[in-house]
Amino acid sequence: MRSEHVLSQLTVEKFTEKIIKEVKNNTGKTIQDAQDKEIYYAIASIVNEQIIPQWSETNKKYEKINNKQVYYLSLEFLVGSLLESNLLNCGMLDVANQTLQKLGLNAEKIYAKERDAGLGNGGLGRLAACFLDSLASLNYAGHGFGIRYRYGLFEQRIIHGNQIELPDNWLKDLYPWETRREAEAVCIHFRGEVDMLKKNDGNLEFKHKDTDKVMAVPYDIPVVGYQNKVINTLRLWSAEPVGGDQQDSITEEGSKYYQELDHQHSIEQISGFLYPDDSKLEGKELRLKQQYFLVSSSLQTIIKAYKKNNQRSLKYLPEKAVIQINDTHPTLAIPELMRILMDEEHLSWENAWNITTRVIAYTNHTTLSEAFETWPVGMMEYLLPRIYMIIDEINERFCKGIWFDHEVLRDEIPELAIIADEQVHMARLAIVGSFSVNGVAPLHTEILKKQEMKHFYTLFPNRFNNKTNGITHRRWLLKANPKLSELISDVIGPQWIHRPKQLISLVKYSSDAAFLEKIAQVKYENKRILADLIYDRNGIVVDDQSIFDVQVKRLHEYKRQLLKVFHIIYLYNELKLNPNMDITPRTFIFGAKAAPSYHLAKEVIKLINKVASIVNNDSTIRDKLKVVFIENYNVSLAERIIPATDISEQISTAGKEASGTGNMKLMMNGALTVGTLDGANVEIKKAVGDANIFIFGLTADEVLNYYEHGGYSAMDIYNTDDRIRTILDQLNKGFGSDEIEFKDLYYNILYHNDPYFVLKDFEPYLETHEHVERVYRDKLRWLQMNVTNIAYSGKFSSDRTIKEYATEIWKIKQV
Ligand code: 26V
Repeated sequence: MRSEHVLSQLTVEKFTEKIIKEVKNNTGKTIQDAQDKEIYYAIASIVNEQIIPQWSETNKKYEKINNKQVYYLSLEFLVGSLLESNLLNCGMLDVANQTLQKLGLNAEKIYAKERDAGLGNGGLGRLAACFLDSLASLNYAGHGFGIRYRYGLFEQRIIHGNQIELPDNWLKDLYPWETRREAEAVCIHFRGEVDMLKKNDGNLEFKHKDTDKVMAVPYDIPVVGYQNKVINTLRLWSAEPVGGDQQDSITEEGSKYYQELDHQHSIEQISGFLYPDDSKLEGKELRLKQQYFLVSSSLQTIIKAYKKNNQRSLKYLPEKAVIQINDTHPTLAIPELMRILMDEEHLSWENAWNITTRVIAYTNHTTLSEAFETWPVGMMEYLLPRIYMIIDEINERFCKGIWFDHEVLRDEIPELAIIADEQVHMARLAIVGSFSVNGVAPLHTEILKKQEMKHFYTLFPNRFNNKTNGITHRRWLLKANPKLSELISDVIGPQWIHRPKQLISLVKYSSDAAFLEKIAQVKYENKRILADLIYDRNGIVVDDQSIFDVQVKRLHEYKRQLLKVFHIIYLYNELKLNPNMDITPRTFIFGAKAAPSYHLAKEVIKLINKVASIVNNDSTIRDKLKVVFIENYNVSLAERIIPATDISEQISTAGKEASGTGNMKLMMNGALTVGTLDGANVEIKKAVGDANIFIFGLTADEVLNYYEHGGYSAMDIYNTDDRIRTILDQLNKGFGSDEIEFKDLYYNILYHNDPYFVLKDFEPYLETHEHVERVYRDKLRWLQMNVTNIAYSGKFSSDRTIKEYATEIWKIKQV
């Protein structure tokens, strides 16, 4: 261990002393009488004591060297829990664990007292959190800007098999990692009127007046680098009324009092809750307010910091700042930066545009065109009149440019225009107003270039680039799977922790029988822990020797949880016909939240739970199959499920999953992928080789071909394949005894022609799973495959991804 880089060098004795003192000061109790939660807070404050001085050191250093910094703007940061990862990154985790053990306390139970910060929907939000971890750990000056939602993504309960949503009141108790910085609050303006004045020099000046004002108050969270004394910042904005409580107006007559309370409430709503990822958002004004609120507060801060540190004109801003926007959600950063540069800093349009388009870079995270964001012109104009004027001008100039300079694209203007069909098209604005547009896996980037954004690619070929996603190996291997980490370090040394690509050294041991036996033992222990968790939560006894076959991710038709369910129903039907069928016992594990208004997704959850209750309670199955739906899947549960997984299900319709990141987390923990050639599965296959992954199904080109030229009939498959007909009829008529049926799923497949090709890929999927089972029986072969997957997972560390962003897009240097 490079001890000079470790933030804290506390000994067990010192830690013991501090913990006893903290608990006493905070609660008046002795350690023995204190509750786990109280001990959690005590440890958090010991960690903060180490972090906070180093945090201001880091900031001073950044100011002094005055290098270019990156700002990652995102409506989501799916951070998860922080105590254990902060301990780890500070170099205090071992000491903390030893101390707790010495005191007779259960470390795991104490760490589990922390509530996840669930400020994200899924992949996109978790990616932002992994990026912050890598930025700090690689000594980059990079910070996150997001929203401090009062309520995170809903908490999921399963009641009678149905998903029920409850509010995620994550701030109910004190959140120990945040610091409110009221002195750095900024004012955000909505609505109002725009006056246009002609100045003496003939130029126009715009004054935005009579606006509704909202204070954006920052809450800063330290982002601790891995044992390198770097502490970056995640700044989350909270919306508050201007001037705090407005004491004056609430003492007037009653009606005004309630008006004022109502007004305050509507302001606080701006940071009230995180919207679930639901493509049928349809012009929710509050969501648009959230986007502008984030963008305006962050840009004001970035400009202020630039002016404080640089005496030079804002023309040089691109030398000091780069802003990465996470999907189109923060795209208003483009017109907002234009507004500040022109209306507040008095730069010309040309200069402002030149600066803006050298500062902003955009990442796209989806190929689903129905998910491309648009906002009604009327709403934008009313809520953000000055911003709308600027977008309108950007659009005018852009369309004129095509008309005059790109005659071949004249006919495509309706598809390229930023404002069209009374909507503002955010992805189009993001492409036009940025210097970099990236996809998140090679296949995804190619689809953007050749299909969804092809005309833009013709216009700006150099703007498009790929940055394959990654995950932080510190959380997803070192923290989540300490047993595997220790075993790896035992054989190849600990260098992989700093250089994850060195996991490759494991290849040498992939035929070492003694090592493979230890790998098997670690997997078994992790499965045992998960089996206990499942018993505690679901009351289901699962066989820890069975294959743990796992699909954990948001519920979406394109991710095809339904294909997995069809596989289970098929096996069940087979076993009923032939109870002595020779199959290796399997435990199917699901975790998935559905957007609250996504009816078909909720039907799939209900179906999984229905199948679970039938299969798990059928004694003739004799425990050969078990189905488990783990409710409220989140980061903390992922950290327990992933290390215990044998089979990683990555079975989206090819061309639909931009990248996937769960696929990487599972691979890094030795799980074998059963997957389609989609997103980053393609890269995993390239890394491990065909013999170490199970690939099946249509390719993206074949899927595209069917969409474009037809030729697929779900009904034909229904009519010819008995296995499928049986399953669909079971959906239509219910599974025997009770009346619950799944007609909407049945109709969607047969009468909307199975839009995600579940039936088409069913047969190859079954065959692949039969292959999986044969390989599983060859224990040595299986373990070799596990090790090969771990060995080649280093390239999927977000450290690699961040280095690529830093050198190829951001042009920033390590400090
Ligand atoms: C859309 C919306 C629209 C309604 C309001 C809330 C909301 C939140 C998120 C989204 C877009 C989600 C796009 C997304 O999560 N994409 C995922 O990004 C991952 C990281 O790049 C990638 O691994 C996944 O394949 C991709 O689906």
